[in-house]
Amino acid sequence: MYMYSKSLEERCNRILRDMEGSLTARDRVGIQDFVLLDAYTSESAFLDNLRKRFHENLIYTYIGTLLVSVNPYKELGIYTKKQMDIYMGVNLFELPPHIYALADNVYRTMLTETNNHFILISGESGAGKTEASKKILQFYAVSCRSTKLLDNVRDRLLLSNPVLEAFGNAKTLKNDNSSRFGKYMDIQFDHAGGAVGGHILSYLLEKSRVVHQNHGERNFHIFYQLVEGGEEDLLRWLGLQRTCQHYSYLVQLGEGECAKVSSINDKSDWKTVRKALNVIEFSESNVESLFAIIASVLHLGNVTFLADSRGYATLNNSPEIHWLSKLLGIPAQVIQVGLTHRKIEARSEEVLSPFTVDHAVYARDALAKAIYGRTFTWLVNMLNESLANKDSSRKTVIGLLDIYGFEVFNVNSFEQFCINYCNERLQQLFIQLTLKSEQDEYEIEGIEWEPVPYFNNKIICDLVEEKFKGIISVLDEECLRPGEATDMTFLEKLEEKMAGHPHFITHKLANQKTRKTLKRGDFRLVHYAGEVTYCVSGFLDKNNDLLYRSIKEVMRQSKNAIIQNCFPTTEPDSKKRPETVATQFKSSLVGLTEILMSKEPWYVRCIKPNESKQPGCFDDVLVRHQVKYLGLMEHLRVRRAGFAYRRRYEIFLQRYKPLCPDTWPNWKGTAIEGVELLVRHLGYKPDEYKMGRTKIFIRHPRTLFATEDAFEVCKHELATRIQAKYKGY
Ligand code: AD9
Ligand code: MG
Repeated sequence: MYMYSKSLEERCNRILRDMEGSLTARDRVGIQDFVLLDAYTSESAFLDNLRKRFHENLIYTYIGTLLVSVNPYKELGIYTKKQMDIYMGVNLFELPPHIYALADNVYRTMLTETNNHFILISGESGAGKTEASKKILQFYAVSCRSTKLLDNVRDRLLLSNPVLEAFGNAKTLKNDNSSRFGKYMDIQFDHAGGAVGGHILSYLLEKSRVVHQNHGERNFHIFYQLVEGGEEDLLRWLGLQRTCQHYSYLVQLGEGECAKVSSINDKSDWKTVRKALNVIEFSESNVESLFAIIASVLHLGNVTFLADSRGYATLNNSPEIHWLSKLLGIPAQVIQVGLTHRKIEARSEEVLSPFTVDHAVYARDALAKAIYGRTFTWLVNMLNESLANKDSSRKTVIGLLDIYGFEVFNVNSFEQFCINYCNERLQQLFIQLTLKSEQDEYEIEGIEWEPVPYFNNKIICDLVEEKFKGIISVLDEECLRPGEATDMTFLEKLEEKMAGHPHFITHKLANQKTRKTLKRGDFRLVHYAGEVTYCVSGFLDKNNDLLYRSIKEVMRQSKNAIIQNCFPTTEPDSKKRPETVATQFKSSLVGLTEILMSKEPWYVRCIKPNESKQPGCFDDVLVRHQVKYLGLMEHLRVRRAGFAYRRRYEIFLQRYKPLCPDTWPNWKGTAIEGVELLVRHLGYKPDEYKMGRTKIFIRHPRTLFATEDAFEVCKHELATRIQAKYKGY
């Protein structure tokens, strides 16, 4: 335990030193907390401060307890063990801002208040969310109480990351290591602060990437890691060649031609993943089954079809079927039939209906996506088993939310629609928890307050998700009309229902000027973070995500243990339509919101300084745009005008009553009267605090810290007195 390990004197000296240095340093390095920015809180002043600090390699700045982080796109040497030690047990504002300071404060608050917390990390694609979440996890791994048993949990928590990233991250045009799934991870702590377990929830993996990548993008890292880094014996056993170019799912004609990425070392990443799987205690047979599946997907991608004389698909007698049969443990003949036919019911009889070539290609790709997607779910379940806390004693958690960031490409499809909707929801949560609830609370508590206006993106969330009316509902309705509905009828329905909505526009609905920027098959949403034009092509298909029953039956014959698990014989067959992808996603986000709302929030807002992933380059226009849509100015205004801390009278009094002779040891009056006496005794100035209906509001954190320090001294004195009294007994 390191709580309050730094002596009071040491801390005071440091603050004094900082204050002396700060006058000269201030011009150069800017202000470390925007709340303290003297100038009128203009966007320009905000930007100047951020830029100044960025060029001094100071990527972190606070707005009160919210941490703003600007991606440096270079190693800064600020994540060492020494840095971790410096930040342990120190109040947030005593040292320069750091992700460790935030992590440490969350941890200590959790321990003192014995409640659950979460850290919401947000920002657009490439802004640094995943890196931030890794730094936080690493900090806990080093700073928490350590025992042999706990170290084992710690290693598993840390190593779950490279495994999940290998299977769930990929190079996109925005980010070489882009998260293609959403991740929420609970780190569980025992009452003494040791990390005793973890649990991961994953959200909507972008499965379509398995079979198709846009120009300049890659498939999931694991494929390249295996092909580049896999041992000779392993590749031979899997029937793989050591050239990515050989696999059409990795290098599509004229498209994802970027197997090699300078920032990625697939070979060494492969070693890390292999090691991680060992530590997480995947059995050798599970590891074998897992790689057999990855190889199968590659083989499947190389299966091609020819049309017979009647135009039906036949297999272009490829060796791939042999390997698929071997690796999945399914007779070759069964695979062959499964890939070229489907079963249909005709007069209560099941008959085989042959596919056309296009149909067969479609079914093959659907199978590859299903295998990969289900294996990913299996992997998360296995990690959770390995991270599970076996001890049922009381624990508190810190949740880390790292989700795919807002993204806009030249062509945006269903995947971007889901990802951007998810970001829209998180922005809504942020607004509710900070801007809205903060201001509501002042009203409820009767604190005089000049409201700060802000843009509430609820209108966009509703546009997407509202029951019966939203885009997802319209999409689902169209998915219920197979054979009749198409992507274009979906668009027409949207045009009918959404006409006039300020955040929705299409070619038909647009004015003459805007119309030029839209194609007939597009719809445009004005998101909180900017306009995105979506191409409707593929929306119905991707939302349905159907897999033929007959191909599922083929997979059920597999001898591969993971496939058996992913395609269980008990799976309910699709007499009843399964929920669509968008609806499932929507429900999972509602669930996530509920989980988060039950915990205390902390925020890291990540900013991307430029589009070209360059160190030292601060693009004013780009950053200004993010500062705007992330709501940072509004947050600052609320913070500046408001109160950094608030405590219920009972809790405040209970903790600090030893500091005042009138309230110690027993206070007989009401809590509010006790607090009045207490703060007067402590010398709080009238403008530093306000008394609400049920809580005391304190303007600056330093006031609370001073009180906290006085409390520490008092505690120490009390302990000494008690010791002296009982000496000799
Ligand atoms: V996405 O929404 O998953 O596409 P993220 O997660 O926001 O995105 P990520 O954390 O992956 O972005 O950061 C992108 C890249 O920026 C990393 O691969 C690093 O090369 C770089 N980066 C980000 N943060 C830091 C940092 N604190 N220090 C150094 C960083 N480099
Ligand atoms: Mg990420």
